[in-house]
Amino acid sequence: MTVVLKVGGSVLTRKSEPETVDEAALGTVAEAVAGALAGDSPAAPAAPAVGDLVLVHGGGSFGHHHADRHGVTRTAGLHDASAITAIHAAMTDLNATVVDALQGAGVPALPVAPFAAATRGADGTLALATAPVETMLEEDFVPVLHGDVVAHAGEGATILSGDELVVALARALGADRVGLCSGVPGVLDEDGDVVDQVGSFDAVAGALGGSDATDVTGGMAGKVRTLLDLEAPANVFGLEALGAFLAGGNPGTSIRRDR
Ligand code: IP8
Repeated sequence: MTVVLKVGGSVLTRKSEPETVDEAALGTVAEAVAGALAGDSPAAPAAPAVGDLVLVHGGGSFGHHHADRHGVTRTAGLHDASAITAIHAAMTDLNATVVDALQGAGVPALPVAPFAAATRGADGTLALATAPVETMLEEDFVPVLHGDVVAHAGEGATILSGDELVVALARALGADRVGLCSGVPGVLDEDGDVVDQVGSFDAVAGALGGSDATDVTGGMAGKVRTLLDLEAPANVFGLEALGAFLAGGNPGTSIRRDR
């Protein structure tokens, strides 16, 4: 059972305060992951334990703060080496804090910096070298990747979102399950209620703003579109449901293309 789990930056950091970790939330994540790896899953005791687990985290008030300041997005790049380094350094700082908390809870977490493992072509296509992650998994480690900057043909460097990494990893590793732990409890309908299942984009287009084709801001519409294209079933849920997801449950919104 291979699980790719992203924990959003809005969960791990206080978005309004630059470079501030939400220690309580990080502690909750670390305990949930440690409990799942130890087979301690009260929420769904009959579910299969997590086997191989790959974690990805977003930028929150670390990466996005710097990215905004330098005007760089996933498509509009920059050539300023010191600015690129500053964005990357903010993300590796957050990653070190996340890895430290996980290790403190007993999780064999290892940092993986995508900047040195990824590249984006002129057409925006991402190439990610996953051999280090695969070897870490074979050695029973938990690789922890993060949103980052990426060298981009014709653009200098652009932002690499954690969502893109989740998709690349899920495909390369043939993941069995994908989880997005976000700041909201799932995909919300027009009334603000969680939608249990999404099998096509059209079913939720109204609530998500329909024709949101490019979604450079990384909103829910883009996440749903991307997750629908995956072979693996995915769930979008809030922090309160992380333990249930890791225990094999389907909290929040289950996303899988109708077939
Ligand atoms: O929060 C963004 O990752 P995301 C990473 O997953 C940076 O979109 C550097 C802003």
